[in-house]
Amino acid sequence: MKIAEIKVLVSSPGRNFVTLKVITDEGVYGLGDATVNGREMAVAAYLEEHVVPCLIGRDPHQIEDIWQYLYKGAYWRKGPITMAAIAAVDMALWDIKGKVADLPVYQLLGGKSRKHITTYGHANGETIEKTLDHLGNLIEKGFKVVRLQCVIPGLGGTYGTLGKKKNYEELQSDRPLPPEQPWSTSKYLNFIPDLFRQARERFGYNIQLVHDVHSRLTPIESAQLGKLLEPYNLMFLEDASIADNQSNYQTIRQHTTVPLAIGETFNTIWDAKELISNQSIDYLRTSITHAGGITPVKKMANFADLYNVKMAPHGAPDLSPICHAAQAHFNIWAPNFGVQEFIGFGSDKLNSVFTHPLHFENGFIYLNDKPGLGVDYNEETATNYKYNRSYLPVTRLEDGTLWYW
Ligand code: EZ4
Ligand code: CO
Repeated sequence: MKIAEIKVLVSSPGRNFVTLKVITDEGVYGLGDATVNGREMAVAAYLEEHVVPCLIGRDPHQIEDIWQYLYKGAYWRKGPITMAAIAAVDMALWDIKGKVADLPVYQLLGGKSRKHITTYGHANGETIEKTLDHLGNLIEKGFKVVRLQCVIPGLGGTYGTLGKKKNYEELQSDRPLPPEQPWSTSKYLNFIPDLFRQARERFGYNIQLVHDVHSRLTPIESAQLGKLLEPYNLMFLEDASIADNQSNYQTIRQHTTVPLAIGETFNTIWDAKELISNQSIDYLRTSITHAGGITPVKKMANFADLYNVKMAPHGAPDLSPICHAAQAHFNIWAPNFGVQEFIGFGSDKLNSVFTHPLHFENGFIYLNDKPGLGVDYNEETATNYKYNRSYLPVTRLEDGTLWYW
């Protein structure tokens, strides 16, 4: 069996996605997700110009060798663009192997370790009351874990809230250039503990809660927040600080028992090696699309397991249903799976382009037994939804200083 043709497909069914289709000489094909939010065309060009020509004629069954060829074989290793491109190839090859074997990918990884996949949903709002109403709705729908994000008074448009938009898929549209949002660490730190205090007063402790700081605090500020949130028993605090210095998390750890999660922007194990081996984190949030595919993330999970670190893959709507399916196969296998971020596949446009093997009920994802990843991409429908240049926002402190979004 040989790789005969590879298509790089960019479409925008509600938001931009980059999809790779690897077609074999026997007609079997595999799909991969290569979406990097706000940098989509960079990955598309990397694939088209630098990866696709090297793969034509190769044996698609040699997943490990092809991965090593694209990673180790490239002198300019790592980075989000490179690793998303490699990830798409890797996902597509696992998809092909599963279809040829007539087995779902989770069977090739080692089989099921659990019945279903626990997810965390997003509750957000303009005020604490509205955020908690949203939490109440999600509890009624059966969610077991929910992330709470609320507009900080005086800082309209705070991360994780929707502004005038109805849902996350819409967050990309009408953005000719990056929007700018204000940030104040003191306003945030003085407000967030109240959100969680009121959540516990209203809903008790029978629901697990998460909060995403989105890397806006320094390590000592994260430690301060962690201590303030300790009474409210969070499942974890997400992206408390950036970890360019991996020792940042030791600083946080020395001061608070709040469990820590990080990793959605990580590209390789090297971004997390000390975080894991020093046991300064509890959940690794690396996604299959942004860290090179199923092949390396499986190794990361095994490494993390040695240090009691669980996997909690990034699951924002800017990962395509192909990534969500790949992560479902991975999650149902991973012995050290923790929780999956998931808010559903909302829009009809999205569902007209992608079909997937996931069934979502009671806050759990169930996976059917279709061979491979079980996803498909309707190329014809996708042509109705043209790529639409779009950016993530940037953040400035109130005096104008650029800060982490
Ligand atoms: O901001 O995926 O936990 N989820 C997140 C996401 C990220 C986006 C960036 O493209 O932090 O909402
Ligand atoms: Co996050």
